[in-house]
Amino acid sequence: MENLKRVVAINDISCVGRCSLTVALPLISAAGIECSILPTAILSTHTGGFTGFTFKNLSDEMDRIVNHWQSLNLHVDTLYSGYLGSADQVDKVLNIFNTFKDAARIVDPVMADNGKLYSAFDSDFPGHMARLCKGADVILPNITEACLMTGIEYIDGSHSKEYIEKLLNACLKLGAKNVCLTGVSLEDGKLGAATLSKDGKFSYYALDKIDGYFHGTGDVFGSAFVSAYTLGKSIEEASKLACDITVKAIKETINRPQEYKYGVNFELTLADLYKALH
Ligand code: PXL
Repeated sequence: MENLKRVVAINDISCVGRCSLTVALPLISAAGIECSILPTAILSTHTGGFTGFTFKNLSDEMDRIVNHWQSLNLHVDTLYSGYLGSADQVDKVLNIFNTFKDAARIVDPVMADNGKLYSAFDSDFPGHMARLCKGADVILPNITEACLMTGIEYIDGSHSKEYIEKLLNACLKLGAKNVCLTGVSLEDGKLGAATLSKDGKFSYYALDKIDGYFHGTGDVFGSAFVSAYTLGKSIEEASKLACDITVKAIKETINRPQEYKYGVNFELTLADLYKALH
């Protein structure tokens, strides 16, 4: 029996509110991939929609954990980075990229949505995330994150193909090999993702837009994408599968807006993810 693939998810533990590691662990595991973790911070809840949350940065512990791993001769197929606790962690993740040289590097530059930075980050942070994207095989920004890293103006609502292709090209200029941009709406009432791969190929995929702001969907998308990519799917196929899983999770959640900040019911999509990949 062959070993399972191993992903290392570098992300925070938001104890309540289904995002980051509480999404990556179950989804990547359900895809039949071992999900190891490197926690960047621990919070009582995520920072979007709750007040009074606790936050503990884990920068020091990350060094200790990686030092120990270096003594293990660990095989890693994919390094998947998400929400970082502070800007200094960008250099830590770059070091990890160098340590596990054979691993694919997927960077979700988690820091903003709807035109705004998340509350924990200051205006220098996008420059740091752009440095991290430089070394990546694939980056997974939403439109806001792509704009913040490239200096292109943020446009809400639906987008022209010209605008999306300008953003995709600018993302590749950061130094990443491939980009999958989320939150793309080329047509009123449709929402999905667009990709640009290193061979210059664009792809688009969209489904009917569901109204509402659903927290944690970027992490559902990223975890499904990472799973598919790690199992050998192309950027285009991984993007399509990640859209399908994310929309299914949203459909399992609608009609209870007061609950949206607790994340989407991705638990009801785990069997679909496994079936799509095996
Ligand atoms: O889902 C992105 C995310 C991850 N981690 C934390 C967050 C957010 C978005 O708000 O606050 C702590």
